[in-house]
Amino acid sequence: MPPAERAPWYERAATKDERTDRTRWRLLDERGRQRWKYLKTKKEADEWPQTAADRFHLGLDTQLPDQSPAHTPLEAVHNGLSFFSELQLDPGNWACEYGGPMFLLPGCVITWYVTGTDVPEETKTEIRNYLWARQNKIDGGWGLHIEGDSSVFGTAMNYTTLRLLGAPADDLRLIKARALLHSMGGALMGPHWTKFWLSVLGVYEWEGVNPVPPQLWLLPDWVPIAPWRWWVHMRQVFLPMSFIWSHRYSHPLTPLTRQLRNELYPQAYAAISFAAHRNSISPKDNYHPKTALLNTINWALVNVLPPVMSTIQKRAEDWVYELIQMEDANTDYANLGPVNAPMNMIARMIREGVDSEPVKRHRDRLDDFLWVNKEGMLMNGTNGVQTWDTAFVIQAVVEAGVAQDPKWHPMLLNALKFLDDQQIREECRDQAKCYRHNRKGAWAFSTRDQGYTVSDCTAEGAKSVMLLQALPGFPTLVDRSRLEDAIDVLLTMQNSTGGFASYEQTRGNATLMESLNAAEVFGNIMVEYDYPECSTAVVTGLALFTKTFPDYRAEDIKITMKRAVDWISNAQRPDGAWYGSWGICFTYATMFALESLAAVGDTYASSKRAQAACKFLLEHQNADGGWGESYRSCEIQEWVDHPQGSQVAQTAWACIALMEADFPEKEPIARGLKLIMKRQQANGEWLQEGIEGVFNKTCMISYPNYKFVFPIKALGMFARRHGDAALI
Ligand code: LAN
Repeated sequence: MPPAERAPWYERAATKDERTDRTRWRLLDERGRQRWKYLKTKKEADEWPQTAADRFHLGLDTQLPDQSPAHTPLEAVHNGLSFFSELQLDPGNWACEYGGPMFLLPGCVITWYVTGTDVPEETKTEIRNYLWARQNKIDGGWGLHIEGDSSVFGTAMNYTTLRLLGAPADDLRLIKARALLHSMGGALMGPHWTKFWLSVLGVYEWEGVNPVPPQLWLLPDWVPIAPWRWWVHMRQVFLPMSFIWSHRYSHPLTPLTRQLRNELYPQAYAAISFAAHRNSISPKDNYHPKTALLNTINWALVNVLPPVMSTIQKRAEDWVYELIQMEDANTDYANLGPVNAPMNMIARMIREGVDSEPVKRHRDRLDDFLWVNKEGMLMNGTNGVQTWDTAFVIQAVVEAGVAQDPKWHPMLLNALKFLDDQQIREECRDQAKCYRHNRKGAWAFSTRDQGYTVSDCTAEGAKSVMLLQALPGFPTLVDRSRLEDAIDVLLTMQNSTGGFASYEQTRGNATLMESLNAAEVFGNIMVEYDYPECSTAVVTGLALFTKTFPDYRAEDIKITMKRAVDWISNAQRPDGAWYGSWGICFTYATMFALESLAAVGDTYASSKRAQAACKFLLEHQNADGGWGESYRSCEIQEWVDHPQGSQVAQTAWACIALMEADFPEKEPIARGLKLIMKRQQANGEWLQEGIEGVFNKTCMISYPNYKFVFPIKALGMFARRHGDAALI
């Protein structure tokens, strides 16, 4: 074998931009566990033909037929469903690219590198392709998310990723990225997560990283800042991060990382005093500057406390490791998300060795996060959107009034089977010990394996099941006792405010805890918050349940609903809107809030709140009849028009909102729907527009199925309310 062939994958330079054969990729879906497979031989490819869904996700021609032109809303629903039903996967769920964040792949690729993982050529090729495609054309950098301005975080991390995947340093695109990075001060100016990951790789020094002490996990539970009180995503990331930090683990230098040390900084690596740069951060990355309190704590942790901390270091590491093991066991190594999964893998390698079973299990599970689209391969924000999107499809079809159409019966039945299969049936082992919330009866956002209760996913899951099972021709797969379990979980999740958060009740004080927010790039991440979206899902879920089963915990449900709706009402802003935390932005949350108000009979005719909300929406309707809101709304918390004008998904949200409020005039709604219908393609499809979702105020995330689900729902709702006369 020539030497170049024998060198490890990461030492071999890519010489040209290859592309893999798009006709060879298949999405494997095993009870919701999704992985992309590349079929190497023609024989394999012939035996496992590509489906329309594969082709759709890969950006190939779906070969789905054109429909007769739609003139009425229900015709558009029919065409939309004809297309969208073809994207359903065998186990009954829908899937999609769930990208947006630009900081996920780097964690995965650095982890592969330091764990000596053998990465298939096609994976390397397509990740490179994706990163090239997502490089900002003007300045050559990358941002926090795909539509964001270039930052040190995005640029340093993705530059490093491309190099690890074989892109040569003298590639013109990398030369440009490097110049930009240097102009921003180099990787020294990165936020905490950049410094952490680059230290793991061995191209930054640990003394330049603010402390992540595992000793915090030894704080008694009553302490107001004890980690069990943090938002689950923060504490589950902090967990392995603290273990790795405590070991100051760095991969041994290789020829490639030696080169990276030269490339990531404008100055010579040996000349850098890393300790002086713990707090250096570029203004482009500093959305949530560290507080004086946090800076003082960090100072003490570096300068005063080490002797004390070292006395409890071993105990802390052992306890943290036990928690990591519990997370792996409770999720079958799927883990909460794409940030803690690779970090857990490194922690397991540190303690048990690179060839250990846990490392192998992690390696296998990381594939669940990867997704192939027309640009290349990316890392999804979760291991999929299985339960969430499937529940929404069911509701859209039911709300559209077409669930009884025999044409959609097999699709809906399969979707129901999927939700049946995905309900979580048992509590976690050691639930209290690892600080997990109840989960028996819940639905997760993605899969049962991942297994984390989410308030609104549970509510939407239960709602969809109840809606279908109430219809003639649909079997009762999820029996009453299992629905009661779902309701029992929901009833444990209400906050003292009356609102509902995402995964758990709020466990800590927001002001105190946000003052310890060390991530710099995100806002409102340290504890759980109440959300109009989550609260609404619970209200409507409870409402449907109590209507279906009036004799189960009726009083508890009534009180819970009342308190939740009161909270939602009070969360309305003076301008009439609600701020959205998971979709962009005011259109999204206002749709949910108005649904809650409607559930208790508060609509335009009687409610000042509903009137103010409708007024807000109408003020933002564009001349073409649609709505379009930029992701900047989420950042600055004021309405910002979408630079590309009206968006199909947001237009559908606004129309649904107005209909939920029973807005008396049909004209503005009809104008919105006309826009949606005009944008529908001949085959029933809607094309991808701007990004739809958000988290932590600053990071955008794609929900590509929303452009199908919400237009279908809006069009059908309109037809039910105002008749199915031709609109276009
Ligand atoms: C999600 C995705 C789904 C989302 C909704 C169900 C839509 C929401 O209503 C409740 C919160 C939830 C479950 C949610 C929380 C935060 C997630 C998991 C994400 C936005 C997807 C990705 C994000 C996660 C935190 C990304 C990893 C990044 C870190 C900062 C750890």
